[in-house]
Amino acid sequence: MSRLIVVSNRVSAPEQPGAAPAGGLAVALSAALREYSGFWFGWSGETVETFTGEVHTRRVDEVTVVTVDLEDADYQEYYNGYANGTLWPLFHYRIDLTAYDRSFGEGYERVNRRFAGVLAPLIQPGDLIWVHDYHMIPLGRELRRLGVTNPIGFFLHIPWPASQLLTTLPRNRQLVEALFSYDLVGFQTDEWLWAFESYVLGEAGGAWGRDGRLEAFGTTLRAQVFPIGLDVEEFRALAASPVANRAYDRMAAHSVFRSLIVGVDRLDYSKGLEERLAGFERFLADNPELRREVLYLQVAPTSRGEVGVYQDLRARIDALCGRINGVYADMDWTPISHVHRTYRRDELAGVYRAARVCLVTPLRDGMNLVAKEYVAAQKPDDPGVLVLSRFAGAARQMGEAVIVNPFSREEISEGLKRALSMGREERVKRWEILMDGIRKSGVKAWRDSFVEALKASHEPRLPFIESPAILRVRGTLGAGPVAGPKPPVPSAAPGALKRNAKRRRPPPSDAVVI
Ligand code: GDG
Repeated sequence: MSRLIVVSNRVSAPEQPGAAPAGGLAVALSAALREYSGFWFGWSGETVETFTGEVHTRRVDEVTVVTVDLEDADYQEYYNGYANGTLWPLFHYRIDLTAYDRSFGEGYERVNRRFAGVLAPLIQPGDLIWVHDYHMIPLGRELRRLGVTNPIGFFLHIPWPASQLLTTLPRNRQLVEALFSYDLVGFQTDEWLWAFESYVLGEAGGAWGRDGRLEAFGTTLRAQVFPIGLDVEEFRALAASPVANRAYDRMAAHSVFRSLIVGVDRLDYSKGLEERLAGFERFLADNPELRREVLYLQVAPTSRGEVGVYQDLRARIDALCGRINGVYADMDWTPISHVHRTYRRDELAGVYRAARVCLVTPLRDGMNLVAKEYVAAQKPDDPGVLVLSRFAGAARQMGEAVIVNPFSREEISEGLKRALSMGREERVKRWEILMDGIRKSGVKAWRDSFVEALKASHEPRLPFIESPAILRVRGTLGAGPVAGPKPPVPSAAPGALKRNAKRRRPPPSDAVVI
């Protein structure tokens, strides 16, 4: 069997003691890798003063992970800069928050070149390479430049923006051209796939080629939809674990005679938290008789806490919760509890099970795994109701949820009321259909269908020409990623290692890794 090399910005095996919990991408990838030989490659989450290219290899939770440290400037320009200050807001339709600084783009290209330079010597003939997400778009092109001819696929976890938005990005054409170095490009939903096709055909002068391939920039690729899912049975087992039961009991005792409403989101503007709170406030205003019947728990762990927009968002959410509680709370009842800390995954599963309603109302979201986790955790004979934004990729598969427009506080309020008043029979009927759907499109189906499509879409490229750069590194690194001496220092200044102080990025208090 071919080895599978998974590449993503952050490499994280979930739930290491003391580590930050993994975001949706990391949880899904870890589940995917456990059954393949190969390794997971990416950034260590640490920075050093001077890039060395030294790889760290370890085995975590049955997965071999290979990481490399980045430089302080890389972290600012690539991670906080282009990836999270430019591409993330732009791809989530927030051009008002998009930073267009040129230096960020240069840092992004530099880091992708660095990743490629470290990864290329670790690749063996026959390996399949699967690159993930917006941090890594140019990586395929850089690997090709270094002579890698293996099948390389790319999966985008977030939305692909409409062409009108993408064209606001300087060098948008180069970004899309870079995707044409891959054999296969995957999206979460048909909506994001159509937006990509529309750019290629309308802006890049591309055309349809044979077998449904897209042709542009003198080459071809296959683009397809692969909706990400959960390991449903694993999550159901978590929801029945002793830790989950304790969390369930705590929440049940806390909300006795009341209905618990839950929201779980990384603290991010794409998740629509402010609009959701405004919708909840509207619900309280419109339904005085139901006020004391509900408790709303919002878990919103900090994410990218070093970025200014995220700090501002946190301050606004805190103020909004404080204001709503100030207006509506009584001496024995407070409508909203909001917490910025993270919980263990099994604790969360217990909280989901105790909640009568889950509010998942992003303004734009590639998929949204919380929606699926909530459904997976429910009791079959008395399930809760999912209220879901029509702008989450998950809504394309989860039509039995109560679908709302997250920009409308009236729709959130009405959706919440409808969910709270839904009888058991209808809840069970809707839940069974949702459950059937998430079982059929679980994480294994996602992984296997992508890997199969990658093998099928690979077209022979020029023979593997080992560039001098690769030969230089390979000479001391060996072919495999696992054992072997530490590699040399390809680009460091003499003596740099001695004073090459490491920093953990972001700090350990920061929460969900993405
Ligand atoms: C990206 C895309 C796409 C949250 N709080 C805690 C915690 N979480 C976990 C959830 C869930 C994950 O984080 C969030 O996943 P999402 O899918 O909702 O969102 P993103 O992090 O934005 O992920 C998204 C995903 O990639 C996968 O392709 O669905 O559209 O934006 O798993 O449970 N986990 C723990 N404690 C917390 O406090 N343990």
